[in-house]
Amino acid sequence: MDAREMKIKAAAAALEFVEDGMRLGIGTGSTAEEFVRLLAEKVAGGFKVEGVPTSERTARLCLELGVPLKSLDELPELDLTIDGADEVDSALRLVKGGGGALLREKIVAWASTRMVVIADETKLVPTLGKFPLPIEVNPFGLGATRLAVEKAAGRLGLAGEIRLRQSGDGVFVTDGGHYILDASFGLIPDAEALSGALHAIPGVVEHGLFIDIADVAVIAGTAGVRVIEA
Ligand code: ABF
Repeated sequence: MDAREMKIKAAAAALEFVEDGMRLGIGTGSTAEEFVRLLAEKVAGGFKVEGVPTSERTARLCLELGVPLKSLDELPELDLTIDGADEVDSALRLVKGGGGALLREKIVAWASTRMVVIADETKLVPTLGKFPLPIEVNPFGLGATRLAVEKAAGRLGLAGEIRLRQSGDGVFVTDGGHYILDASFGLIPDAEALSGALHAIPGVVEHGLFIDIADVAVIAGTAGVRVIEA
């Protein structure tokens, strides 16, 4: 089974959590896109859902495939968010943001009664941190914020390259107008401590550590689909 087949299997299994009439948060990334494709088939078959997209990219795909959309202002309380992740550990702590949508993903997930993460088995890790941690920062005072991030990580015994994310035509800018620093700190033994230290920095808008947010992880692998409950 190749990676795409695993993503499709995880997305299909997550569809089981979706009930007719639900208000859904809809994630970003290739696995979430497989979920949107399957959800669109159910909608075409008469399934009634309303979706709040976590990125402009997801919104475009939903519109293209006929999944009804609302804004989070129109639906401030959601029943369920389905989203991907870059890393998942056994306590369902996540690293997200590889797709550049972490802020809206976290806001939407936070507004949801439940969050289901969908991923292929390569995302399941014993300890977070192999994937560089995305940190969304305000463009104002970028240099000062990067230095503050470096010092805060240093106080926790973490160090590594902190790179300003680029896109094809220059610095990557998020849907919210911010920049992203990708921090290669290596393994993060105390995610909660790093989360708190980053949130204390004024120039940090949000970061990709999702702690106590995911309720269920649906992980597809060569041996089948595994559901991990928080
Ligand atoms: C998104 O899903 C991002 O937070 C994360 O980076 C991405 C994972 O992408 P993929 O499903 O393509 O591996 O929610």
